[in-house]
Amino acid sequence: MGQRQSCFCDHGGLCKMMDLKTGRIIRSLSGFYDVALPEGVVTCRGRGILRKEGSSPLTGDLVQITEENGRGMVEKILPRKNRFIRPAVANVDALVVFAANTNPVTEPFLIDRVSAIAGDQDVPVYLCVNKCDLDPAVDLVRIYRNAGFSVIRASAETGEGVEELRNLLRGKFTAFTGNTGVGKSSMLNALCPELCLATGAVSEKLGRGRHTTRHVELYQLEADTYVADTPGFSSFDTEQMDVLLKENLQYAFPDFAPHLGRCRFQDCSHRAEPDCSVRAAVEEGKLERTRYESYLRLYEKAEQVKLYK
Ligand SMILES: Nc1nc2c(ncn2[C@@H]2O[C@H](COP(=O)(O)OP(=O)(O)OP(=O)(O)O)[C@@H](O)[C@H]2O)c(=O)[nH]1
Ligand SMILES: [Mg+2]
Ligand SMILES: [Zn+2]
Repeated sequence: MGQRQSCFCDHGGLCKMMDLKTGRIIRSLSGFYDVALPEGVVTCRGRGILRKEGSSPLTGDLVQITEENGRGMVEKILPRKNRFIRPAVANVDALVVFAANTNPVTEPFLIDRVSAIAGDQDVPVYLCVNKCDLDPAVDLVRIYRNAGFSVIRASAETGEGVEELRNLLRGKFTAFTGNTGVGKSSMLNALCPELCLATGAVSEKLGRGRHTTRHVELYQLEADTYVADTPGFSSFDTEQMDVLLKENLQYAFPDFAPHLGRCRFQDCSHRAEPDCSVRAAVEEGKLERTRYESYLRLYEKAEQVKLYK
């Protein structure tokens, strides 16, 4: 639906800005944005001004566009409720982090880093432990269930967990993320076989995926259910992720919450201070050690950023 707006330019009432349409970016590729409108999808370019304002359009963005001779232009990005650098998406209701314990092995640190970034923006995170037909990943499942995550044990190959995941996704806009080769696109194919998304074999020698998915794209599974497939992470990519402020980090780990506010020092960083209740919880087995170790690594990264500023 075109939205009539008053125009303050001097184009004599012919300004194309007067006919703005609002839609969502479902794909962004090489400077082109596919925007879904009620009447169909329009491929758009982005106005240079957007980049000058420091905000390139992202998949998931709600945008206002103008259209002329079938060619679209993104004029404005509407305010975002959240935004991620990796994966490059905006306005999600939740992230599904994919993990596996074989071919490739997912490092808990990757899960913790992505979920801390999401937690910092109050975006819920679900963990989908895939390839359970090859390895049941008992440690990953235990660690994250203990840490309070919703964990789905799944296999895109056998169909295990697919219906459970479908129920979790229903009515939301979710982005799949995780290391390359872990089975994000395969799971989308299992959820919706008509998609026929490309999937790639994991190198036997390196035990790594091959970056089969190269861009972020949003797919509609049901009337109100959208999922973004995104390119997987390699071990280097994590360096490009958002960095949290060290003061906020403790709150981005929801499993720390019952232990906060009880340390001897009010501004305890939970690293080496005496009488730290977070460290005590780790020693007593009430907090998963790998989660705490990830906190320490992220704290160190957060400190480095401060130094460069
Ligand atoms: N045995 C088994 N293999 C799987 C499963 N899920 C995916 N695979 C295989 O793992 C390989 C990688 O799967 P993809 O779906 O391409 O992985 P991806 O996470 O989308 O990878 P990127 O697009 O590179 O991020 C393919 O050969 C799939 O057939 C599973 O549950 N079990
Ligand atoms: Mg993929
Ligand atoms: Zn403490």
